[in-house]
Amino acid sequence: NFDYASYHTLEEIYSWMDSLEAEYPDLVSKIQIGSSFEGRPINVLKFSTGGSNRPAIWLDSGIHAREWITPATGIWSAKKIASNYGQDPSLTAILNTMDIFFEIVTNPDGYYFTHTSNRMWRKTRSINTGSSCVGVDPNRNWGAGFGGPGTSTNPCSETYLGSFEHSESEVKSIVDFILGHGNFKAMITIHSYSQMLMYPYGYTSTETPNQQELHTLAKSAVDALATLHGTKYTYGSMITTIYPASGTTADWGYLNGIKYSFTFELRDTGRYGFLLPAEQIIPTAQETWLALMKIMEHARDNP
Ligand code: 0X9
Ligand code: ZN
Repeated sequence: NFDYASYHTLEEIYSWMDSLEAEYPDLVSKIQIGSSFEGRPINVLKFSTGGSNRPAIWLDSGIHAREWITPATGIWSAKKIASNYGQDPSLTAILNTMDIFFEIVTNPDGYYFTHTSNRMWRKTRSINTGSSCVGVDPNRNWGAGFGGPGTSTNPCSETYLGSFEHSESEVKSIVDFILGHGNFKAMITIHSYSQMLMYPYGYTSTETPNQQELHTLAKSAVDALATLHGTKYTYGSMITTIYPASGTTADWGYLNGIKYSFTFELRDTGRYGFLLPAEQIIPTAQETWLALMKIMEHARDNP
């Protein structure tokens, strides 16, 4: 009865998580890794067929509140993971050796705010001491070139980095979870919009040691994505493809030993931008899935 072709409120998404867990009790479990600034649970869906502390894949969406297509794609993808296990041989092979963790609404306070007050809100909703401006950019708050190019120290800016690394509980909860787990092989963070697939770094133009491998993998992922509806993605390092940005999720993952670390910017290229019509949810999710599978397969086959 859940409508995958519509945008949903936080409350609807959180209750959908419980239904998914109930429908697939042997595969799906909901883990609360922390609480947001305003006290909402920070939930992660874990997909696991057993074992202990298996090599793992991290996915997150909705870290920027207004990028509604990303949690919508996350919801569709989570259902796809659950329903394809035992059906699709490649996904089954991934889940027979690895666990998948998906944080669908990474910025719940911001997401709530986009439904109640300001559709174009991007940041967290934390209070900044000494300023009347609210929120930190959670994609500038990570300990990866923190404070470098592409960040602002002005609390009123959309790219405000925060008062220190991991000041945002929405970021710190992930940092603690991933470091505590210690066996993540891939980290994929999903944004919109621009139709891009990027690998590190964003904070420096230095190339990563496995840049050639990441470049080839990115090409195979965007080629697969385009086969479905012809959607064209550009790809490359973050700094060369989009712009310099410091303190980002993907750079943090890479600097913490996660070799396959990617940032997606989903549809579109600006016609609708953050206000992507709901009729594009399923086509976007379906094409993105093909790219996600390429990355997850590569992580599985190159441990
Ligand atoms: O600026 C951002 O945080 C991302 N774009 S968005 O429109 N979704 O806000 C781009 C981040 C890309 N990553 C790096 N350049 N490191
Ligand atoms: Zn974003």
